[in-house]
Amino acid sequence: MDKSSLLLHGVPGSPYTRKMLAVLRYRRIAYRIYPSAMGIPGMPVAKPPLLPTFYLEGADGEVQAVTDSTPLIRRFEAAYERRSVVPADPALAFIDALLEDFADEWLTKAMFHYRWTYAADIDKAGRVLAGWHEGPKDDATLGHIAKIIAERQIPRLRYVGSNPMTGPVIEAGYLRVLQALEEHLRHHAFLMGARPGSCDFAMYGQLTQLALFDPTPTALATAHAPRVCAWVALMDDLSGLEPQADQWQTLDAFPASLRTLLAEVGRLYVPVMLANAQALAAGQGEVHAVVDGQPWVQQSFAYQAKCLGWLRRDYRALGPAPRAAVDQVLAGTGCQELLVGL
Ligand SMILES: N[C@@H](CCC(=O)N[C@@H](CS)C(=O)NCC(=O)O)C(=O)O
Repeated sequence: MDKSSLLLHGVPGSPYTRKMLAVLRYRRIAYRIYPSAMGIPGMPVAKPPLLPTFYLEGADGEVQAVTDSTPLIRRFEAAYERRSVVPADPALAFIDALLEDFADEWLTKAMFHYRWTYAADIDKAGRVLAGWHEGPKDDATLGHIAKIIAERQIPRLRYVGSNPMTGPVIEAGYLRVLQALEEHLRHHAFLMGARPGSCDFAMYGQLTQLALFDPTPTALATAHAPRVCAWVALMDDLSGLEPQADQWQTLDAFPASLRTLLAEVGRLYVPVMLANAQALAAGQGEVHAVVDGQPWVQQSFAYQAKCLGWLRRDYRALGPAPRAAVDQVLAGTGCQELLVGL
């Protein structure tokens, strides 16, 4: 295998593919993307098969199909020097990881919800996503693939927890997140300061779809958050930025706008993550929670319990001073509930 650049497959409609490509461009890590939703012929298949999939050499020298953007970002931190996306201060690195997971695991609910709920969004997504399947195709084939994609994705709304009960909570949350980001971007270039952290790329990944592709959430972003729309387009390629060590956000001057965003994490993501972990521990397939004062019900999701486990592991690994700094930033946001008893 050519080791001079990283090989992956993915498509532009996948927020996690976009997240990883933007990280690689910013970090000036050479890559080759094979544009496919299905995989690369002759290459191993990841279990489960997700986008993006990277093809990396394992300890035994064999090529392995590797997925999952969050641990991949950390793996590339260890493998490639400079232009890090993990803040140097361990306390800020924890806040970064929390916001990253909020984008990956909560904001994606909004992305999937809007895309596969409203007729205009379903229509656009079906037809354009079909075009990202390999090869030129005539109208009948495009329409046929669009139908297959929509019929496959709409029933999967239940995995992200979008249903008639939760839809209004997801939509109100999306608007408040847009407003919090818009306010933050009035004064700051990135969430993590004057240089981007992994949470900036995670937020960007979901927003490539929400703010710039799917018609219903894009209209909301255009109306309420023009800075967010502009920021998402800029995040795409930050290869020319020259980040400095002193450009990370400091916790003692933590912006109110970031605290507002963390309060949304506490309001939206925390109750679902906790209820999901409890349901799985009790062997229950259904999660019941109260989110933003409203009842919430969805299927349990083992992967999200793993994400919560990673965050708790990182918090436990903090020394006394960074832990106190994290506690202070999270006080009153509802996020400390995730860390009770650790
Ligand atoms: N936790 C994974 C999530 C990746 C993921 O869910 N990717 C979606 C596309 S954006 C996917 O492949 N879904 C299954 C499918 O489309 O078959 C990550 O961070 O990379």
